[in-house]
Amino acid sequence: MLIPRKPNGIDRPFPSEITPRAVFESRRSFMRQLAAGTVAAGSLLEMASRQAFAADAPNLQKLAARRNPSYVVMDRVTPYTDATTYNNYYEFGTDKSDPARYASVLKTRPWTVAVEGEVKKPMTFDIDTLLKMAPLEERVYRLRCVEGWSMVIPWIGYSFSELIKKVQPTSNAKYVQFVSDADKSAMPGLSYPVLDWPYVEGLRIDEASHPLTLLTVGMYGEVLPNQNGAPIRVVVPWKYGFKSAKAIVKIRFVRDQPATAWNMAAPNEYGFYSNVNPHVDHPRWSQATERRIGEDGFFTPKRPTLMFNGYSQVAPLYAGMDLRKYF
Ligand SMILES: Nc1nc2c(c(=O)[nH]1)N[C@H]1C(S)=C(S)[C@@H](COP(=O)(O)O)O[C@H]1N2
Ligand SMILES: [Mo]
Repeated sequence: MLIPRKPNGIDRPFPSEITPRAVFESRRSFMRQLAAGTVAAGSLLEMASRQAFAADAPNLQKLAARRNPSYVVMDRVTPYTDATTYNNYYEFGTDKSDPARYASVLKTRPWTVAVEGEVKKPMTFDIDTLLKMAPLEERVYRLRCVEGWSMVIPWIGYSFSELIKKVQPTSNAKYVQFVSDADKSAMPGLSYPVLDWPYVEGLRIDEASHPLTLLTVGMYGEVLPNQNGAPIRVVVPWKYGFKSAKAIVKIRFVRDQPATAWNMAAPNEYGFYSNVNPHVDHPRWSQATERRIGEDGFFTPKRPTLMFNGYSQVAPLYAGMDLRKYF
């Protein structure tokens, strides 16, 4: 976001930096072929050079979820490798490839999420309780980063409103703040004052209550990879990606609009609302178009960015509001 591009203009990981999950998955069948003597010499060499990566590749727990067709966009799903190697997660570094490289050391068990503030039933939830609190749904959402790129990801979770029901907000609860983990022993990015740590984000209570707001525990049929916010994050698909905080440890229901990390870092660039809006440019770039990660070649035309990222059903939340002022 505030970080300049690499001097050579390349801000995507080089192919050699990518951990190939497909390779990991095909390893067993490869071994079988090897035993059967049906593997070509060339691929043997290639395989050897990838062994180091295979060791790092996660073997993630499968997560059963029923696809909810009301929340499935028709766009082509972003390849898993792109969604897990091109990430923003500044706790692990500012380079897009840093989270995939470093986030595996974060311990996601045991894990608790404390819910406090203006609620009748403050509670600390164990992550495994949260996984079972409501039926898990698969939802395919667009995610639009404020930097001008987007992905399409099959998330797994349930509406955040399910958690709201459990803790029963008081009438004073007007906003919700999400607090991400800040673990110095696992997160090298915390040593740099890019943001005020821990990473904090927030929503108005009616935004948090909207069924689209997803308490997210998985993607692509498995638990979340660490670089995508394991073990639990929110996904708010009509807002720029930075509103969707990763690795949440605390949720506060509050009276006043809470502090949010990017707004504190650059208030003129990142507003509290941060709804995806092609008509309101970032001070340093246009928001009218986006490139879809995984589809972008040098000559691929950019896609038009849609109002509310295409989620027009949230428009009534902002009736009568000047979205230039409340950007
Ligand atoms: N804790 C935390 N959450 C975060 C971020 C971060 O740096 N730290 N980056 C945000 C940004 S800018 C984006 S675009 C999305 C990226 O989510 P993804 O890596 O799963 O695609 O995560 C958001 N959540
Ligand atoms: Mo982002």
